[in-house]
Amino acid sequence: MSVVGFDIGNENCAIAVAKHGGIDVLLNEESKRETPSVVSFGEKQRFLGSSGAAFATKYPKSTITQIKRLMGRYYKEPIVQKDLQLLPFETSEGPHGGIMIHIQYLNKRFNFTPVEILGMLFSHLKQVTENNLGSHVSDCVIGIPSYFTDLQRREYLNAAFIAGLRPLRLLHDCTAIALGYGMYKSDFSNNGPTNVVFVDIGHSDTQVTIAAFEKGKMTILSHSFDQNLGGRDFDEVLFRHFAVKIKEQYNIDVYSNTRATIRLRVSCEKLKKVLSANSEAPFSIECLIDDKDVNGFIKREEFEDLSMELLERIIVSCRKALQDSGLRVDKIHSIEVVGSGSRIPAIMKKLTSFFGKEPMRTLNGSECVARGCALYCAMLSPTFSVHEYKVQDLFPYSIGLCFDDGENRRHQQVTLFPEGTSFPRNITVPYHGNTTFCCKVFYNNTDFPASISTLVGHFMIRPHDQTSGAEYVKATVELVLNMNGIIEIHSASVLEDKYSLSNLNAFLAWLLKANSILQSGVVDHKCIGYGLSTENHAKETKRGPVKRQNLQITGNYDFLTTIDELQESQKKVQMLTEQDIKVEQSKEIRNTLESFIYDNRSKLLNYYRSIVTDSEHEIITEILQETENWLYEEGDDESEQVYIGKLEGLKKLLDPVENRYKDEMARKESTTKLQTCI
Ligand code: ATP
Ligand code: K
Ligand code: MG
Repeated sequence: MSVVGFDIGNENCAIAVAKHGGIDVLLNEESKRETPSVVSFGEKQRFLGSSGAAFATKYPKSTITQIKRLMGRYYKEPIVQKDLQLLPFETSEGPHGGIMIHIQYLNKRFNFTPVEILGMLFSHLKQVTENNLGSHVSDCVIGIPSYFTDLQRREYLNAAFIAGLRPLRLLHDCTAIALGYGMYKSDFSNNGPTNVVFVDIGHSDTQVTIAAFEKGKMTILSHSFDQNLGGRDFDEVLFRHFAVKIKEQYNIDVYSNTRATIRLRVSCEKLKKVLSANSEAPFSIECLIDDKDVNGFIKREEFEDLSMELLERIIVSCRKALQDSGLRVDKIHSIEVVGSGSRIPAIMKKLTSFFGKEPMRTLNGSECVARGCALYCAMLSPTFSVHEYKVQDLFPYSIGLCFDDGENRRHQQVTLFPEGTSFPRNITVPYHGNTTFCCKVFYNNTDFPASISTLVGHFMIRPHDQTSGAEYVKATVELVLNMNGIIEIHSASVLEDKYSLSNLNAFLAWLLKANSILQSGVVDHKCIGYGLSTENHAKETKRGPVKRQNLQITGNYDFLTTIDELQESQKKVQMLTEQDIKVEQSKEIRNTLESFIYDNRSKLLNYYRSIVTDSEHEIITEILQETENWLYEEGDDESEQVYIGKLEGLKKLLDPVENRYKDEMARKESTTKLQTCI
């Protein structure tokens, strides 16, 4: 069984595996520890990860980057529109209002959903892992941002399914980071928990998490985040600055040319990195537009001034994390900074002044998410023994529910789980109303990002047999916030006892009570989840057994992908993989043919000299030359079969020569032996 952790970043991915003796980060085919999140469509094959990265500037229209940001999003969301404007590939609104990516490939127009593209990236990472381990990989733990919605979480699982992976759990990035930190540290004090702040600044997001560590145990106290703040926003600050400068100085409008904007953006990212190590940095781009070269220069202070607002926003997330954790800043033991976006020195300065302490970089900032995920996978794996360690995570959104029985009796909205609830967790909710009803679940915290859909899903609940049963029922619905942070309706059942019809007020009173207990956070979740059932149970036993009848639930999540659609996507991705393999194989056999020609030409000049006649020599040389010419001209791009045919033809011609040569060698050897004997 594989024990693998994946970190899928907006820019870079990392893979870690648990081995007996520790966690290893795997190297990709270019021997790099990080793999760019890129899927590029070449002329006849795709280039994934490292091999695709080079194409981002060369074939921007057919190179998909930043796919993480497009997962589970709606085309019309303003943030999505803003992102898409910066991404050079073609998109449109897809079914269910999602995003559809269009690629011209193999003389066809392909439409891909973000899930399919991520599925391709997952397949690639799976392949890299399998090449490393030399065995089949399927079980894994995948890191996700804590701000992911139900839909985004389900889409990640769908993408993993397309790749043939079986995620044992989606784990919040910072929870993974904290796990990797806490598991190996044994010097936590015995006088209360050690509180550590983790700040992860990536390419497009910032996450701040506070965790409390005790011996053998870690509890997440808060997750906060800025979904739209990462390294790329700092690039953008430089980009806008230089776009203006270039306009002033050279009268060039970079915005008028896609390629020019891409090139300037790439230069700005480089410039930003140079400024992390140097107090000033020059840049120059040759032939930006119309053969005009441009030069520029910026000092670190100037960059810091331009980034003031971004730096302040990092602190906003830190402040929220602190507030939600209920801790005062002096209760913070240390601050750990990770994610390559954090390598801007001004960020460390800003964090130091906010927390009143110098932040640390104890962890490997680009590998810690993958490492933590692999560690968690090992904890879940039955084949691995990891020392007992308790992880308690929390969910950053508040989740609400309302029932609707279609009779203008839209029931009151209630909060199922308040913001910051620990999970996994289940809850049983009573319902009174028509036999057929809809249960709608949504996020209802006030600060939920305005542009993102708050809907989790609506579920139709009805009797299996519509004809039987009362018109008006008392039912209970059991919901679960599962370990992936996804809401599921586990069961709905109706009591077949008319005496058990109690009033709606009792239910609301109970929910209010349950909520206040949840908010105070003192009661074990099982008590809450089963609280109502236990109460009911007491009542029920007084009156003797009550039969429960299960109701039928038809799930309709926001933007549901059916299993058929998913299998269709899987086939589509597999077809593309087979195409890549076919192209790779024909490249390989083409190389074999090429070296066969070279080898035999040189053999002909040396070893075979004495055993071929002049006319044989002439004929073979000519055929080799002809094949070589063909290979570099019309035969440059042929199928595997054609190359195999050519190779076999040459072998038929040269095998007898080779055999003659071997015979000759054997004969010579035996004569020498004979001579030495005499
Ligand atoms: P996310 O976590 O947002 O999904 P990611 O995990 O792929 O993205 P990282 O690899 O952590 O992102 O960080 C990538 C960002 O770090 C890029 O914006 C890159 O420009 C930036 N970066 C890398 N090196 C440096 C450096 N030396 N100085 C400043 N920024 C850097
Ligand atoms: K990463
Ligand atoms: Mg990251």
